[in-house]
Amino acid sequence: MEHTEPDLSHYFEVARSVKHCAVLTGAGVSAESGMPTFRGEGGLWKEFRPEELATPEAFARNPELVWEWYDYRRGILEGIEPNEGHRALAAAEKVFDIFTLITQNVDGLHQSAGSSDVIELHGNIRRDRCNICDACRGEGEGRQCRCGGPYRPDVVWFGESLPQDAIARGFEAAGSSDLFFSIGTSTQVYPAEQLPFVAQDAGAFVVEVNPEPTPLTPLATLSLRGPSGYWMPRLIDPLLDAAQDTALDAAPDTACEDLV
Ligand code: BJW
Repeated sequence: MEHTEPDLSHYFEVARSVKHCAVLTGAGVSAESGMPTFRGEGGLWKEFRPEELATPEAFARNPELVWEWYDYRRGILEGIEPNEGHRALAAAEKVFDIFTLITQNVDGLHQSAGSSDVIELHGNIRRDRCNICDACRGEGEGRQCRCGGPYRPDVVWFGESLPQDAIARGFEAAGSSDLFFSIGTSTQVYPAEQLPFVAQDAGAFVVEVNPEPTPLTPLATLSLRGPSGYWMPRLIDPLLDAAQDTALDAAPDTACEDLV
């Protein structure tokens, strides 16, 4: 089958002129690092049942089983590194006047790649917190809080509210962005799945990157089929060169003798 590269000229024209770029990422961004996604081929939910593992009821019923599942996933995380997709998104901070990175991922790989301000909608699997008093702690101090409550992974399970500040910042960024990327998410889990549509309604240029179509595909301004590790450097690197040129142009002239 003949493969034609999509025309990205309109995207670059827009991307070079926008002020605020916001990004929503999902599990697909970490797939090329070796972190399994939830849904789709090879997804975790093919093997495990969400209602037995990722709900407050499951934790109340069988905390040992839930911990086993999170320890297993923390084990996967120990051996993996950010990929080209994460790195391109870290570099994107230098391109736009305002850049907001919103993630549904709990793996911390955006931060490992160098992203400085990541809005985590679903928490972080590397942290624990008390299920009763919410006190946070580092790992490896046993599984009971001083208040007597059980520690749990600091993630958001089905039926739980998302962190108030994170979701408020996410919606605010989506509604005020001129360019919005939705990358590696099945666009199925409420309320995060609404963000690309909020951006679209507010007039943003919406780019989707995913090997598979999603509910966003028919509405996105540009939908690119393929892995984020392939597409994100192609979408960001050319803008980075231009941003560096602009920074050099703006730098004050320094006489050679000032440098010695
Ligand atoms: C690539 C790629 C590559 C592959 N490059 N791409 C009925 C009953 C109870 C609740 C509900 C209900 N109906 C609706 C709800 C609300 C519920 C919900 O939305 N459920 C739906 C599943 C129907 N949401 C909630 O409960 C949320 N809270 C809430 O709404 O509170 C109010 C409320 C309460 C009760 C009722 C109603 C309202 C909380 C959601 C918490 C989600 N938590 C999880 C687990 C986190 C902890 C953990 O990691 O263990 O978050 S679930 C899981 O899904 C995880 C993810 O962040 C989230 C989103 O998944 P994501 O990132 O999109 O991944 P995938 O796997 O779905 O997709 C990967 C994509 O990547 C695919 O498209 C691939 O093609 C692509 N891909 N390789 C780019 N290389």
